[in-house]
Amino acid sequence: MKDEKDPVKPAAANNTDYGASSITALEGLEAVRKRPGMYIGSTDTKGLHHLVWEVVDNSIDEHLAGHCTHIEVTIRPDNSITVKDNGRGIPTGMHPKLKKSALEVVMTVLHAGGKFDKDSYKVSGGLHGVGVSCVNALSIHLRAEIHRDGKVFEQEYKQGKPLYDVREIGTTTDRGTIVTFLPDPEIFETDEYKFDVLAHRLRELSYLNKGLFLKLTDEREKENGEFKVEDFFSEGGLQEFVIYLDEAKTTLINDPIYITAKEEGVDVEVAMTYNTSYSENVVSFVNNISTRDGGTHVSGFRRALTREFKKYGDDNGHFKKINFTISGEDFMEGLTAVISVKVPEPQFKGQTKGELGNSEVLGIVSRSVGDALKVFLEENPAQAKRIVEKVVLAATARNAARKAREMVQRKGALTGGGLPGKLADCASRSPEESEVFLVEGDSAGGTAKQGRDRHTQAILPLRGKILNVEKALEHKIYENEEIKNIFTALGVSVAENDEGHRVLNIEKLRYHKIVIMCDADIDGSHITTLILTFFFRYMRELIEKGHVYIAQPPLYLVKKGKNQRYAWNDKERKAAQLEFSGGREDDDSVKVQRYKGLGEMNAEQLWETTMDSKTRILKQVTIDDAVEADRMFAMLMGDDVPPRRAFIEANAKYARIDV
Ligand code: 0RA
Repeated sequence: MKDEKDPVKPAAANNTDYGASSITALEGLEAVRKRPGMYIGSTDTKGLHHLVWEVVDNSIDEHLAGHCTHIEVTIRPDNSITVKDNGRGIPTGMHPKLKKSALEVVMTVLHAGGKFDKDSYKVSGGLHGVGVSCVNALSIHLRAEIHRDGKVFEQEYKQGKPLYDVREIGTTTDRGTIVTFLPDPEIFETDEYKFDVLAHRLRELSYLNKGLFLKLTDEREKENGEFKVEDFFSEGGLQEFVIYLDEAKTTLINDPIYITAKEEGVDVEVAMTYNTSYSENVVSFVNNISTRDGGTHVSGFRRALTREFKKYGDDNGHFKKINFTISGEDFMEGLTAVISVKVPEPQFKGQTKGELGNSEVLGIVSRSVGDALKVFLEENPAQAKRIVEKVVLAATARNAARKAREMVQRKGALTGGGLPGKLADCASRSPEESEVFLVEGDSAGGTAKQGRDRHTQAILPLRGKILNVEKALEHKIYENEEIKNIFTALGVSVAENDEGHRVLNIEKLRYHKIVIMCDADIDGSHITTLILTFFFRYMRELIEKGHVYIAQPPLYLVKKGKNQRYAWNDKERKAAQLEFSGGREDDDSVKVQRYKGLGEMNAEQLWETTMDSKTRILKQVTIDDAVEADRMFAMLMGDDVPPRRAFIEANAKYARIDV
């Protein structure tokens, strides 16, 4: 039981250095409830999870300020969330101007996190930086418990409004902040927290903040009498992050190269390695926030990498035999790197604010990475040789790929529009309303052709297993029939920019929906994965722009007499069986047909279950998380390595390609 005690008295002692008086700025929380999207991005599952990050960011700030070592996140049985840290605790003294406790100000005034005082925090967490008051405004209930100065304080709120003044409820030897909030169902479209989503970001945070203990507990259900708990802790920081990213790849160098530097108040931390794959995986962060679109820190890194390796290769005669230019891109093949900078006043650019703009950071990163690479190349000649030889291979392959590509694209152009013979095109010439189904096998392709809506739906049958692009050299890809057909049918082409970077031209994209339609069995899902791997590595933009979908054919047809119903999973099948039999399990007149392949359906059935836009289920493919997507494709499709099996078992339900 909570005992009612006196409200907290103004605590004069807190008003020095970093107490209540350093908290400034005012704005109403009403605005947040009126336009939640403006503050947390959206009110779907993403926005719901964003609430957790707003609170955790504050705890991370405490860690960055050197005052917090442990952060625990708990999902409660009712999908409320508790974030507990052992930081200094939010001050509870009276705010001199506002005549309210500092805790109440932090919790009820927009932007009053204390982060806005430059000398208080060197770096601040939240991208939106909207603070914990937004979380409060969007919660049906929130409780803050503060352990500070030997005392325990609490305050509760409903939709951001305090239910009572801050009160003292006991004594403690601990220090820290415990925030528990229940998102408001009036605001959010969903209330279910996903363990994996939370786990993934906490893991990332542990790599980005070495030495910080993070813990995630799920109290919603017990397994073998215990709650699901996962601990995240990294001693090696980014070095371990790079090893995690490349778990399924074969490394080219002994240990990741690790670089730290500090200049003009900017902290630079970089870890990088090379593997034998053909893809590049560079992940970047600013103040712990992922910068999907890179920015000046990534440019600085690339510049240094190209400059130092090029110089090394030239000086040591590695590029003598090559009769074409080596481009920046060639130094990135097989590269995995994590770049993390801490910038006092970050400027984020771009539509999604996923790009760092601060120009001073470019030089700082370029210098520090350049200096460190010089030392590495000098001290590790054998490894340096392996990397530069790989660069030469990459340049050679790129040259061959360009020739193959130009050949394919020229041929396509010569045959007058050059659509593949196998494509049954739709009549419409408007990409917005047009769809193309990539269908496994000629026979299912035939059925789909009969069943489709000819006006808007095109069918491209693919023969058997398409090439595994994860293991193939780039020029092989452009020579592969099925892949060539996909390129020409879609009207998408590839060119190279000045830096040798592959750029996709999707201006002439012929269909705005590209639907992968495969059998609902193991082989079918393997083929789906192969096609997705291709899109992920070579046409990622189409996924990012939301053009790629996966069709969902039903698994069962349940029949009794004239009644019939399709079922997409076992739950639906059982429900239909029970309904048709009136609850009698042994009713023999109820028949269940298991569809093993698309070919078992006739054209009409395929249309009504899987293709008709009024009744079908399409899953849109999104890359919520590029880090996990890269790992997943490498695991599923790359070299045969032990973690693969475990990974497939752990991610059997479509891994993190959240669809
Ligand atoms: C304002 C000022 C101080 C700390 C905090 C806020 C703070 C906020 C949160 C949110 C979650 N955990 C937190 N921990 C601390 C500075 C306190 C001082 O000077 O003692």
